[in-house]
Amino acid sequence: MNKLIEKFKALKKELLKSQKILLVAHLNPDVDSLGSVFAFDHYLRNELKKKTTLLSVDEISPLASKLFSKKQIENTYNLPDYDTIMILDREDTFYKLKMDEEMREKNLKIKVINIDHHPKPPIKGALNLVNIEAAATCEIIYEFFKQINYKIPPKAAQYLLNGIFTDTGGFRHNNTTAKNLEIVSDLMKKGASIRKINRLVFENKSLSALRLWSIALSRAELYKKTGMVISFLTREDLKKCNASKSDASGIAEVLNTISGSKFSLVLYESRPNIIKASLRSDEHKGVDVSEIAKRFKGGGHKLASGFEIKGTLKEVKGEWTIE
Ligand SMILES: [Mn+2]
Repeated sequence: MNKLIEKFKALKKELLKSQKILLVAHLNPDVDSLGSVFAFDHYLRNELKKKTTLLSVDEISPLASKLFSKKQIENTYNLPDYDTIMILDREDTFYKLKMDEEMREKNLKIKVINIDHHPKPPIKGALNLVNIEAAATCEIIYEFFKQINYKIPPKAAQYLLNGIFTDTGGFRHNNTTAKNLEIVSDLMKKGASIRKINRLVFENKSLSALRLWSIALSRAELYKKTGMVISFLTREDLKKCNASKSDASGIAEVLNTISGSKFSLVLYESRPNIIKASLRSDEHKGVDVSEIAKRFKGGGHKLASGFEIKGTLKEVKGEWTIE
């Protein structure tokens, strides 16, 4: 944290020098990434009077579109227009969008700022503000605002709270700490509310999502030896239930609550010939699911990870196989 405080000073200095800033949410952005982008945009435009562009190359989820104004988000960009890029909540976005290559090819002198809480290597040549102890990138941004004595307005407070709320699973995950609850308490004093985000996250299940869950639950198997709970969903299942891919996520979390389970694994066909895997565990179970994900070139956190493999799911005589 002390190291980060030093970096906060450098960050403020860089931002004061910047004129046009590109704020980048990660691919398939979650609420923490978008909350970070919107909170920072609020600060940069209103407080520092900078020009900003909010970027998400992917369409935002139905949940996110109820929390953030879609109108403000661009899905394309022209890198030479900017003197600063901020990568918020996942360093790999910078590489996935090939910004490093473009900067090299066009010889662009752009300041890159990376703010993240994922355990990933820093971006080369960037100002990296990474704190893997933070539950959310929004938590790091809150610390920055506090450090520079920025009076967080209610709207920005709400953006930050949304990010912390969703990344802690509504304060149910083990990354919920006294510190992030104190932050949330302060954000509420500044005008943010839990009511809307709570309702949207937990009381907003569609019938199609629950139908999909019922299929996944009926196929779930608990392997006593390893403590793994596994289930499967095909594209056909999603179609039959009229469910979306985001309805499929969240099932791993439910399966992980089964008594006797050590971790859960849900495999679902996200695209033709691509199977997505979601892994979940809990602190007291002593399993690091990111280790499993890494074996399949995936990644994530100790308690929530994922990976992708090629193939299709087939049921043969009651047994599920990957072809
Ligand atoms: Mn996050």
